Amino acid sequence: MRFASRNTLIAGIAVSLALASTAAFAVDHLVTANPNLTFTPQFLTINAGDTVTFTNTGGFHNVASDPGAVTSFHCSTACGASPIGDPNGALWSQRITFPDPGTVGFHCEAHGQAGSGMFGTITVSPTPVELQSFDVE
Ligand SMILES: [Cu+2]
Repeated sequence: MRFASRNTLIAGIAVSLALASTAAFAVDHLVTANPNLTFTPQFLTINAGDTVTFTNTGGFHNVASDPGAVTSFHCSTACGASPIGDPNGALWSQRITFPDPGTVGFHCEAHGQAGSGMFGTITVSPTPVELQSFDVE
């Protein structure tokens, strides 16, 4: 009886740590759309589950994923299919989640296209395994 309740407690702690490992390490990254028709940073590497906040600091811009990107988006003052998310001169900001590992090219539809002009690339790495759960029998 005494050992059974102790083991139950340990198992409960392990489950709590495993749940914390998926949520606690997600990071928000900032990418600005700039008046000089660039994105900063242009290239970045993040972990799956992280978010990127795209912010327009001036100019008539949007941010759209390239064809074939593992995560798709089309955003400015809102995200959605055109005309929603079309280039806009407001100082908009949108946070996008990237759940899947892979490559996500993006561009401004007013000033670039996939791989040229006002464009960038996000490399999404698999989420690092920080902690693992285990069974206590
Ligand atoms: Cu632009």
